[in-house]
Amino acid sequence: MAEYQNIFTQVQVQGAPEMGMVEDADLGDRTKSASFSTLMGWLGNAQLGPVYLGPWGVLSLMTGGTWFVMVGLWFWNEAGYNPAIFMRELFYLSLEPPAPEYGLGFPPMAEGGYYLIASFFLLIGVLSWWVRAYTLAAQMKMGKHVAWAFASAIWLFLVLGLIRPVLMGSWSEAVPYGIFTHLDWTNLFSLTYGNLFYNPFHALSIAFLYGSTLLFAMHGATILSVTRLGGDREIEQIIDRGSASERAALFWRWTMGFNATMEGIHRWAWWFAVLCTLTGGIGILLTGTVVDNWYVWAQDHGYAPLD
Ligand code: 07D
Ligand code: 07D
Repeated sequence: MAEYQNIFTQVQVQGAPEMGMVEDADLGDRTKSASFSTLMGWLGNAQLGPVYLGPWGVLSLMTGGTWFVMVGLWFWNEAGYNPAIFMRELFYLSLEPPAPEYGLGFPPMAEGGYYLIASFFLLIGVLSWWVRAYTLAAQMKMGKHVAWAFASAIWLFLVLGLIRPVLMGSWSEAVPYGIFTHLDWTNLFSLTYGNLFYNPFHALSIAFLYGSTLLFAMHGATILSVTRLGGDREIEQIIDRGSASERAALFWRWTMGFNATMEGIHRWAWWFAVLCTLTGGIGILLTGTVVDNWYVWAQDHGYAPLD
């Protein structure tokens, strides 16, 4: 029988690096070397690299980097080019969207024009990272599950910063770029629209967020508890169910009368994560466009008490 290995006992294979498939892949877009790290080997795979960058990756890093540097330079300017103030105020510094009077127009640089240009770079950065995820999966003839899950997060991101501001007719609706200022924005958004807790899509989003952590904990714990029996070789267990699978399933059937399957649990995880931002985006999109006050809405729909 194969020796049982876990994070503490595993033998880290550090030989000739595995460089990945060559069929149908553009080798010019891949870095040429790989290295090994014992520390990383404890956390995951000991081999680091090669990395596939490709045109979409380069575009994404350049545009995302431009957004980041633009925000940083703005902060630097706000701090009066004083490193001590920059560090002290870092979490309070902010690049703000234009004021409401500019609507969807292009304001002067210091009054939101710079914010709009930075936002454009962020948009390209996020979208091209999505294309990268999609094309990498295609190259390996994998399903596109990662890309579609990421698309759900991007949906919420687009609703917050692009779609809803356009529908509301003003860039001032967009989210500021700052650590605490984006939290202030979130708080103000809820207050402005009569308490987001009464938005049923916010409630759904929370249920899927909490549900995701619960499912992740249950799944992680279940697999760890049967690694001794080879349960961590999940794919093997999907196609040829063994003792690990049987015990894991039985544990949950004894616990709550129902068990997921070795394959199905990953569909549960995928859907819970995806539905968090999918329902969230719907909730934000409706706010201010269709519903002005969620508390009043909830009263009208028998969801909150009439006072
Ligand atoms: C752990 C993967 C790694 C990613 C990390 C984030 C940046 C931003 C930019 C200084 C889980 C990297 C952060 C590159 C640097 C500047 C200008 C992902 C992991 C570590 N938020 N939010 C955070 C973003 C919104 C809210 C933290 C982004 C909405 C609350 C971080 C977006 C609303 C709290 C952050 C975004 C909202 C946070 C940790 C975009 C409603 C916290 C994030 C693009 C959804 C928490 C001080 C994390 C915190 C936090 C980033 C949008 C609410 C700075 C990039 C507008 C209530 N948010 N956020 O770990 O500590 O994510 O804030 O939409 O309590 Mg936020
Ligand atoms: C933001 C998706 C976009 C991110 C992308 C990533 C980079 C960085 C760099 C890797 C997070 C781009 C990344 C650019 C790359 C590196 C280094 C996902 C994002 C594409 N709420 N609330 C939610 C709770 C209240 C409010 C969701 C709880 C109050 C607003 C979630 C509570 C008020 C919004 C949630 C609570 C309020 C939300 C977010 C409790 C404030 C949203 C899900 C217990 C006082 C967002 C419908 C998520 C939403 C949202 C939870 C309270 C406001 C489930 C638990 C009442 C305005 N809230 N909330 O995945 O969708 O976000 O609402 O009190 O917009 Mg809330």
